[in-house]
Amino acid sequence: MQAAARLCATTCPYCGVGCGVDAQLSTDAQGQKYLDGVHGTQNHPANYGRLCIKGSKLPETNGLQGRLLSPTIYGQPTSWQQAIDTAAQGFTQAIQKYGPDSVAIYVSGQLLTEDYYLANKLMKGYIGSANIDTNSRLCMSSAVAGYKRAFGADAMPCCYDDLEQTELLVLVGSNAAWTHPVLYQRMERARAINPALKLVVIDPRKTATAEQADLFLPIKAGTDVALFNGLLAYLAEHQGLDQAFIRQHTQGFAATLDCARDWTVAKVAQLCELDSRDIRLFYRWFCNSPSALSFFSMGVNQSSSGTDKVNAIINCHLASGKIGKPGSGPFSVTGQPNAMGGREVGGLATMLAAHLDIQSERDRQLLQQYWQSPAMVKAPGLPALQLFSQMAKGKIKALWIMGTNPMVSLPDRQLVAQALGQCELVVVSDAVANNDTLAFAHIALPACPWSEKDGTVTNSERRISRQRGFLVPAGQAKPDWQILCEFARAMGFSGFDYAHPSDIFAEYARLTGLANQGQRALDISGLAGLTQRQYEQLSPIQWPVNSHNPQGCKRLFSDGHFYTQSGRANFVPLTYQPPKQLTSEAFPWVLNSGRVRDQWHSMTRTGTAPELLQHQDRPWLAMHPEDAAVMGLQEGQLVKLRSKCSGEAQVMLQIKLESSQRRGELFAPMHWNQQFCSHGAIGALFAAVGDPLSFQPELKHAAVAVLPQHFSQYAILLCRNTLSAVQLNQLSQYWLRLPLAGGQCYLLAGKDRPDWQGMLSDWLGAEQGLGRSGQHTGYVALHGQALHWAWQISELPWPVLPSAWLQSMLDNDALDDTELSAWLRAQPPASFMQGRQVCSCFKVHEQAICQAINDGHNSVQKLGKYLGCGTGCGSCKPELAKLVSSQQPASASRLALETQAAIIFQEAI
Ligand SMILES: Nc1nc2c(c(=O)[nH]1)N[C@H]1C(S)=C(S)[C@@H](COP(=O)(O)OP(=O)(O)OC[C@H]3O[C@@H](n4cnc5c(=O)[nH]c(N)nc54)[C@H](O)[C@@H]3O)O[C@H]1N2
Ligand SMILES: Nc1nc2c(c(=O)[nH]1)N[C@H]1C(S)=C(S)[C@@H](COP(=O)(O)OP(=O)(O)OC[C@H]3O[C@@H](n4cnc5c(=O)[nH]c(N)nc54)[C@H](O)[C@@H]3O)O[C@H]1N2
Ligand code: SF4
Ligand SMILES: [Mo]
Repeated sequence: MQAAARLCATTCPYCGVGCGVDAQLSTDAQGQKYLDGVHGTQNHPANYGRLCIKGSKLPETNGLQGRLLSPTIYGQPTSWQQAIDTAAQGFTQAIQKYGPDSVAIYVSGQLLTEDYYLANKLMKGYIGSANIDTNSRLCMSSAVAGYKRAFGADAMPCCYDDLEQTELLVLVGSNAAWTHPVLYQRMERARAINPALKLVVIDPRKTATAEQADLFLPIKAGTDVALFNGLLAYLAEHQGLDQAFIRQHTQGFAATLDCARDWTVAKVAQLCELDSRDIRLFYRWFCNSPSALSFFSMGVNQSSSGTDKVNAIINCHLASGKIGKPGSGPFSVTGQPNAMGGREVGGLATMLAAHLDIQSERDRQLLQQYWQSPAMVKAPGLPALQLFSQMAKGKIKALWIMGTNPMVSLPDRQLVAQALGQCELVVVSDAVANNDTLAFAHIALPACPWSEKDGTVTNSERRISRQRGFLVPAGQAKPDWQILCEFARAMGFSGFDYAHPSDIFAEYARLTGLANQGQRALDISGLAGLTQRQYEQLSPIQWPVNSHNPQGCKRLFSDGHFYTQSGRANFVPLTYQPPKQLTSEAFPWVLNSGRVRDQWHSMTRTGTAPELLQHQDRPWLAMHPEDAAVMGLQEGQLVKLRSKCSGEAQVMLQIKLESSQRRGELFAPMHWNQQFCSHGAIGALFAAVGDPLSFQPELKHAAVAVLPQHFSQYAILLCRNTLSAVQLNQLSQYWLRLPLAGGQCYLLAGKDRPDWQGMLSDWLGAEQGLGRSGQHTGYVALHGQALHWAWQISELPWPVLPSAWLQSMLDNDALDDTELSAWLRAQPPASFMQGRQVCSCFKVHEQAICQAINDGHNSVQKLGKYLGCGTGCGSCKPELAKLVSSQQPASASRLALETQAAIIFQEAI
């Protein structure tokens, strides 16, 4: 019997929107609490009750499946004491022999502020090295560097309310409809309320976000600095400058305008490969609009000129005085749930906690005194790319990776593998038992995920919220802050005796007010005196929180005061620089990369929920249809990708024809990796080059070669067991895993016909089976009348598979002849041929939507009323609009492919 549900208010562990989540708990028959459901917290100012699909599927991804439940040394379970002592000994020995800079910690914007603060305290104040960097280097470091250069502080001026208060929303390098869905829905509502609000989207791809724009600028990848330099020149020539603001609150304007003046609309159009009329319209809107908000993300930051792109945007806001006012400002939206918190506590190798300056002796002394610490850093440490390249050279002897999966997320996967492979001690603390990085761990430490730990996170608008644990730690897992304290104590350090995360928070909050008479933007000293009980009950609040702003502060710079020495904001003169990974004859294609709607990073969480694979079930390479025609490539065909740095590593992806791509530019999702696909990890193609100021890698612009790949056989294998990578590599030369509830589906490709039947029978057993041979060879092994495993082979790449069909084959324990012969004939029953699932909330498929449109439900609203689609989290609304607006639905290509596949299957019978 289930006990009555209980609620716990916490924060979503995914993106930087920072939505409040009410976790609904129940108790099972064994008395164990579990997460039964989630709702958006009604009064949380980040989401007012809304959640996107990733948030609303949190119960499906929160199980024990795949969890790391015990510490291990060389893969063998061991005690915490043994694991911590061994790790601490390894670090201590390396430091004694080679000095403090021979060890490093690589952390994550997915840690809580308290964890993050302690990792920094340990490294920078006790070990005495600044070799601690974070995956936020790959994400936010250009925004940090740009803000510091312009404002003298890493201070994001805007707030979410600005989305409703602006007249012009400019989305630069952001696919918010998929990546910050709750904010995007808020933008959509703001547009509905205020039809005068204009939405401009600047992106090389016509994304789901761009579909809805009033103006879409399909910019040539990497050229944003030129576009914004052009805007500055236009503002100067069209009375768009706020002279009073420039005079009173800024410096460096004349030199900056000199650098930008040459950028006429014609010159911008030529370099950015945009239509002059579109550019002029954008400039005119920005110039004439009383307010403007530039909402930017990875298309800006992940560039070898990322910091310049950020400052090019900021320059225009300063010049027009569109900053520090409602509805105006350069709004860097953060990716990870606590990217902002990490920036506050000094997560990067180039900064100190609480916005103290690592380059300032006074600040270093201040911090050392505060910490009473033995060994304060003297200089910045190695940023992520340099850290791993030094490691590959044998310079880093011991490394601790916490809450990130660098084998998947860093560029130059080969270099990362080499670095980890030869580092003498690799410690990884993670919530899961297997990922591409854990494969290199000598010591693995089980960390509690979001539902089992307590602390705070800061979202994109500087809002600090509590993340509240509601389940007891599974197995032997511990929260990261506790693991850090135990490790520090084992290294012999005092100063790590905290009883509760609220103690850590109080120490950090006090530090932000230390010797801070308004010189540092980050000041939450107003929260330093919270009791544990008040901390438990802390309501979401935006920093600064101090005596001037006891209730927090929505918007920064309203008084025109900045954090530079002079108190004035800096204009930064900018010269356009081309990307560093340039195309050549050998590598003629630009490869862009990013996110899909329903997956999160390396898929350790979202990849376990079959429901989240329904929207996009496999990795792909998006290519313009005309480019594909020139190459003779078809939809679904496998191609191999190479780049200058990829070496022997091979990436293979299926072609996806997308007219939303620019000619010559490709796009691939960043998510897939060795846990899901033999050749899906695209990090192998990106070189470890980055921005000279922020050191952020250029993850949106690789130069690659595309080579068609032919296999003689393509198989689909459905089974209850999970096969090991060794088995899969024996079976095939390419494999892809599609997780299902209670089983797996594998897509396999091979060149010479291996004895699949024999190998599978050996591994999986086959007491009883049905076979079929011919052009479509197939086999089903049964346990009673239930499917044990089954496969089918064809000479064509796999079609889009209706996962409901695959799932029903696994779920049905009394398969009848019709169902078995459908599998053997490789012909999904018509009832399953519904096209792709577009709306994940209400499980509405493409076919039903197209049918409804034909029947007259020809608007997103009407479709919502009729089918429910789009009325949940709303993330699919851009796709619904696209289906409505195209007579011949644009994504019908995939639908057509499915139908076509069915015809091919039928013909083969
Ligand atoms: N579903 C989902 N949501 C997520 C995440 C996730 O993994 N999955 N991760 C979170 C994290 S950590 C982050 S950082 C955010 C990222 O959020 P976004 O930045 O919105 O996502 P991306 O897909 O990485 O890239 C955004 C866009 O930049 C464009 N772009 C590429 N090059 C250029 C260029 O030169 N100029 C311009 N103007 N645009 C360019 C790409 O085409 C892409 O559409 O998402 C967060 N939200
Ligand atoms: N090609 C390409 N590469 C990219 C990007 C891109 O756009 N293109 N984007 C970059 C960006 S913006 C980002 S943010 C990175 C993200 O890349 P990563 O941070 O490397 O990816 P995740 O899959 O989020 O890894 C988080 C790990 O932490 C574990 N974990 C979860 N919760 C906890 C916890 O509470 N404690 C601990 N100790 N572990 C936990 C998860 O199981 C997982 O293994 O990828 C970057 N890489
Ligand atoms: S937008 Fe979605 S992923 Fe981001 S915090 Fe909200 S619910 Fe979580
Ligand atoms: Mo990110």
